[in-house]
Amino acid sequence: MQTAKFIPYTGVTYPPEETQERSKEYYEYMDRRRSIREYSDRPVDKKIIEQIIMTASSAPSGAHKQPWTFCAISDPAIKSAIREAAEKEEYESYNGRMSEEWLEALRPFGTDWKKPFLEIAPWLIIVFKKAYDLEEGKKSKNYYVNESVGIACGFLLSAIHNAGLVSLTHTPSPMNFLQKILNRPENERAFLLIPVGYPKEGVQVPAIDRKEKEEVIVYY
Ligand code: IYR
Repeated sequence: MQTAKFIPYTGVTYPPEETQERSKEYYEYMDRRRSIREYSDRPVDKKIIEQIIMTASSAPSGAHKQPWTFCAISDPAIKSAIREAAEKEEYESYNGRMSEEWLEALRPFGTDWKKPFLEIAPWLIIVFKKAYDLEEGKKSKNYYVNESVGIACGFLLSAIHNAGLVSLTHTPSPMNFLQKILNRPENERAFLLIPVGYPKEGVQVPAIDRKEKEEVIVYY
C-alpha cells in the first residue's frame, strides 16, 4: 500500500493590486488567441514544442495519472499521410455525414474538407488519451480521462499562444486513422489534432464575438 508524502507548496501569491493587474492582463492576452487555419511553413524549434508539451503535461489529472501521450510530428512523410487520411474522412463528413444544421453552424468559419495546414504547419501535435495504462502487459485504470486530457489541451493551447505561436483544435472524424498511422498502442485513442506554427502572413480570421460576462457568469 502507498502512503501519502507531502512537501511545501512553492507557488507564488501577490498583493491584491498586483493580483488585479495580473488577472486583467492575462485575460486580455488570452482573449487575443484565435484558431488559425492557414500556416506559414516557417520552422519551430523542437525544444519549443517540448516546452509547450511539458506545460500541457503539468495539468491536473484524475489521481495524477496523467493519462495522455502527445505525439509531435514534423516528418513531412507522416504529415502527408495524415493529411491524406484526414481529408478522406473529412470529405465524407462534409458530403453526407454531417447534418445540414451542423454544416450551417460551420458556415461562418468557411471550413471545408481540404486541410492543407496538415502539411504546411511545421508541427502537428496529436493528443492521445489513455483509458487505462498498459505497463508490461498489465492494465491499470485511469480516472476522469476526458476531463484530464481536455484540461491538458487547454494548457497546451495557452502555452502555444504564450510563445507567440498559433494553433487549431482540429477533430477529423472519425480519428482512428491516427492510431494506425502513428502505430499507437491499443490503450491510446486520438483526442485532438493540433497544428502548431506561425500564421501565414496576412492571415484573416472569422469575425466573431465572444460572449459577454453576463452571459457566462452567474454569481450566487
Ligand atoms: N472536423 C471538421 C468539421 C468541424 C467541426 C466543428 I464542431 C468545428 O468547430 C470546425 C470544423 C473540420 O475540421 O473541418
